[in-house]
Parts: sequence; C-alpha cells; structure tokens
Amino acid sequence: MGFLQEGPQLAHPWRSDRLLHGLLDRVLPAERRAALDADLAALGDYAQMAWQRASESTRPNPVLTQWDAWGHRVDRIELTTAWLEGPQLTTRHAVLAAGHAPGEYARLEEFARVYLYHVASEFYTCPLAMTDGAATAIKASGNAALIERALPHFLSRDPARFWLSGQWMTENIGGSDVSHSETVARRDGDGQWRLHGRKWFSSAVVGEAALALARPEGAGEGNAALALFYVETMDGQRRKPELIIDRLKDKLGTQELPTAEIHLDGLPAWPVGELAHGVRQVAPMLNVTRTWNAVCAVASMARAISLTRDYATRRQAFGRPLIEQPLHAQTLADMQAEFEGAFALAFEVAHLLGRVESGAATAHEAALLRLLTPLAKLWTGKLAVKICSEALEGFGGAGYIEDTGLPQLLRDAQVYPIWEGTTNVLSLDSLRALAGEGLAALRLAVDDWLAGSDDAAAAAVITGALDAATAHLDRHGADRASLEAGARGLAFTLAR
Ligand code: MFK
Ligand code: FAD
Repeated sequence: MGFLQEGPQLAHPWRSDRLLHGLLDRVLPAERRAALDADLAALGDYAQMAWQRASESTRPNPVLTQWDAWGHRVDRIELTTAWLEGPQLTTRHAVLAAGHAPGEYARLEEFARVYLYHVASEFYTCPLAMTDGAATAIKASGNAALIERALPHFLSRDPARFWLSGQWMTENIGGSDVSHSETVARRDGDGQWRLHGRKWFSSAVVGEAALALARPEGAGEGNAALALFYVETMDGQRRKPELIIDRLKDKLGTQELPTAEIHLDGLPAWPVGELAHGVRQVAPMLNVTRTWNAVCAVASMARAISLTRDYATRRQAFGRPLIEQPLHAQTLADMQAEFEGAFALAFEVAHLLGRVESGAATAHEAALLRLLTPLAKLWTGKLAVKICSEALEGFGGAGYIEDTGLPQLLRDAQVYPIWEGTTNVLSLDSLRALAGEGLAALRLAVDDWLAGSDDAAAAAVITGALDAATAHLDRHGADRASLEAGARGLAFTLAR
C-alpha cells in the first residue's frame, strides 16, 4: 500500500477556543465565569465525540411513516441519534434555562453553550431556537395563563417535562411576506379557537407546541389582521389528529432536521394576545431566533476553520506542510480574521440582548440591539457560506468527497441566509431599525469605542462607513425605491 493521508482531527471546541475563553474571561464576573466551566467542557466533549462518531458511521436521515400496517394514520418520525440525545443533553446543561435566568449575562451564558453544541446537534438547535423564541414572545405578551402553562415546559431542566415549540409562519403564498396568509382561525360553539390551513415549512414538527400566525375568521386582509396563536400538538403520546404531516422536505442540507409540510384541520389554539397584529407579537421570537442563527453560523465557521487548520499541519505539498506555505497560511489567516469579526458581532448581540431583557441597558443600547440583530444575522449567514466553501477548498479534492463529512458543512451553511428572514428582507428590516434610533445609537457606541482605542486605521474605516451610511440615508431618504435598492449594500457596510 502506498501513501495514505491522515484526515483532520477536531481540536476540543471549548478547551482550544481562544476567542470564547477571551470573551467570557473579559466580560463575566469571576464567579459566574467559573460556574460555567463544567457545562462548556461537557458540551465540548460531546462535540468532539459526535465528530468522531459521524466519521465512523453513515448517518440515516429522519423517516416519516404516515400509516401503520392496519391503516391507522400515525405520522411517526424516526429521528437521528443526536436528536434523540438532544432533550437529555440540553436540559442537563441548561441550554435554554440559562438564557432565561436573571441578570445581564444570562444570554451570553446561553449562547456560549449554543456555540459549542450547535454543529454536533445536527440542527436540533433549530427547534431549540424556536422554543427559546416562543418563551420570549409569550413572556413579552404578558399572557399569564400561557406563561404558567408553557414556560415551565420550554425552560425545564427535566427531559421528561421538556417541550419543543415550533414557529409556523411560512405558507405556500409567502414566507418573507406573510400578509396574505391563508390559515384561518375559527371559533367553536364552546368558544374554542381552531386553526384550519396549511403551513409550508415546519421545522419543529416533532415538538409539543408551536406559535402560529392565522387570520381570525371575518377579520380583514393584510398582516395587521393576522393573530398569533399558541397550539399544542400532542394528546399524551399521540399526535393530535387535527395536525397532519403531509411530507418531509427533501433538502439541500440540514438533512437531520425533519422539516415538514403540514395541514391543520381544526387544531385547538389559544390567542397569545389581542386578535390582531400577530406579526408585531411574534417579533420578539424572530429577534431571538435571528440571534441563534448568527451564533450558529459563527459556530459553523469555527468548525470549518478548525478542521482546515488542523489538516494544513498534516498535508504536505511542494516539500512542506501546507501550513508552512505562505499563501495557504495567509488564506487561513484571512478566514480567521473575518470569522473573528463575525464572532464579535454575534456575541455583542447576545450580550446586549441579556442587558436589555434584564433591564440593565440604556435606551441607546436597546436601539443598538434592534439594529445589530438583523445586521448580525444577515452578515454571519452570508459569511458562513463563504468560509465553509473556502474551508472545503483547503482540503483540495477531499473537501468535495461526501464521506469525509466536509461537504455537509457547506450544504448546511446555505440555510443561514435563507430562513429567519433572507438577506434582503433583513436589509429592509435594518432600514426599519435605522428609521428609529438605530443610527444614532450606533454612532454613540462607535464614539465610545473610539475614545478607548488608539487604532487610527480602524477608526478611519469605521467613521468612514458611518459617514457613508448617513450620506446614503440623507440622499435616498425621500425616495423609497432607491433606499431599498441600496439597503443590502448599506447593511453590509454597517455590519462590517
Ligand atoms: C440553527 C439556527 C437557529 C435558527 C432557527 C431558525 C428556524 C427557522 C425557521 C423559520 O424560518 S421561521 C419563519 C421565519 N420567518 C421570517 O423571518 C419572516 C421574514 N419576514 C419578515 O421578517 C418581515 O419583515 C415581517 C413578516 C416580520 C414583517 O413584514 P411586513 O408585512 O412588511 O410587516 P410590517 O407591517 O412592517 O411590520 C408589522 C409590525 O411588526 C410592525 O410593528 P407595528 O405593528 O407596531 O407598526 C413592525 O415594526 C414590527 N416588526 C417587524 N419586524 C420586527 C418588528 N418589530 C421588532 N423586531 C422586528 N424584527
Ligand atoms: P420569498 O419571500 O419568495 O423570497 C424569494 C426571494 O425574494 C429572496 O431572495 C428574498 O430575499 C427576495 N425578496 C422577498 N421580498 C423582498 C423584498 N421586499 N425586497 C427584496 N427582495 C425580496 N418557516 C416557518 O415558518 N417555520 C419553520 O419552521 C421553517 N423552517 C424552515 C426550514 C428550512 C430548512 C427552510 C429552508 C425554510 C424554513 N422556513 C420555515 C421558511 C423560511 O422562513 C422561508 O423560506 C423564508 O422566510 C423565505 O420565504 P420564501 O420561501 O417565501 O421566499
């Protein structure tokens, strides 16, 4: 047998992560920082084990069985091993509970866990994100009955009590634009609301609950007439018969995540708030899941870079390891620099979210959070695709071969810019935020940073970007079409 190339080894995602250590050491009080260590080490161990396990086996995708042998409708979904491990692992390490603990660091402590767990989770983080979002939206609604009913399940540390929640917004007619949604809410004689319609993408269909947009019968047209409803999907161990799973989607990536097309045939539902303005009511959920998206996109970049860097020490070309080839080393350094910027942005949003929710933030920080959330989601989503593509190239031909486990990184990354608001939709959302206090808040934050920095080159770039953004808004403010046409460029400039 001739030469055989060694594959990449995954460094311990927590112990080897200089950036995450640096951030947590800098920001957290010593006691909280120390208390976090055991959970982060365990999630890092799990990630390393899962990478090893995946390289030793072929992974089955989820399978939907709609009918049993006797003709009963069962809509049973068999899940992958990582998904079956998800409830136990995430409740033991308080992934969601941490984010809803008191204090300004809660979200930072939650997202440190998410960052280490995400890739190994096989996108179990997707329904976790939606569950976190549902908990946040229900809290924001002030609906005491729902808070009492759902939150003890969503935030439980006991896997037997834990419930996942979905987010049922997208319909065949629109996902970015939900204003023509066709799902109707009808009230029974006994006063119970029931949902009738079709939801076109449901990524938490194995969950026990969901927040769904629907139009109360007789309400007008448009998105202001949509209401937000809470539903439960299970009747004991059985899925409720009014929830029908039509099909699992055949997707480019995120294949372990069972994303379904569903029908609602009178599923019982409870209004979250007033029977209108459902989009406004679901917005806290969107902003939380967009933060998850940013942190998970950064986690995918971290994984891709870690593997490519390791491989560069093992692979020789032209007489030395790749890492000693100046151009390859520069390529890796450029990836690392872009990744570190994205990491800083995503975790800034996580920290700000905790400050705002705990009441520790100023009004400017709240406005900054409103602006940075869509910017972080759209920027990290695009960058994850670019970095994962570059990482595959760093393996040469091996990066294109399925059973190395590497192509999956790129296929999975392509989802980040699409779901939870596409790049364009979030660029337009950042215009919404800029129309409020967003730009002034960003200027203040930048002024603060400049006052404490002696990096003149960075200061010139940042000030230049803010000036360009202000000029763009001034020039096109009155002309909506030009403002929108330039919104993506503006968002990229501000995010960078
Ligand atoms: C592993 C990674 C984890 C991530 C998990 C991901 C799971 C993915 C599953 C999904 O994809 S779930 C579906 C996600 N769907 C979207 O994200 C929808 C994309 N479309 C938008 O975001 C639109 O901007 C939106 C539907 C929200 C609104 O469009 P419109 O029709 O132009 O709404 P309009 O009238 O401007 O806004 C209605 C209200 O909501 C306004 O408030 P008021 O009623 O008080 O005037 C807006 O200010 C408010 N609003 C909209 N977006 C907001 C917001 N408020 C706060 N934050 C926001 N982001
Ligand atoms: P469209 O809105 O038709 O977008 C098509 C293109 O038009 C995009 O490039 C978009 O940027 C652009 N565009 C749209 N409007 C504008 C505008 N005003 N200006 C400029 N450009 C515009 N949804 C759920 O509700 N729940 C789920 O659990 C869920 N899970 C998903 C899982 C996966 C794997 C995927 C891929 C999607 C999932 N979705 C889910 C749906 C997802 O949120 C939508 O697909 C997404 O929001 C885009 O909506 P759309 O598909 O209707 O695209």
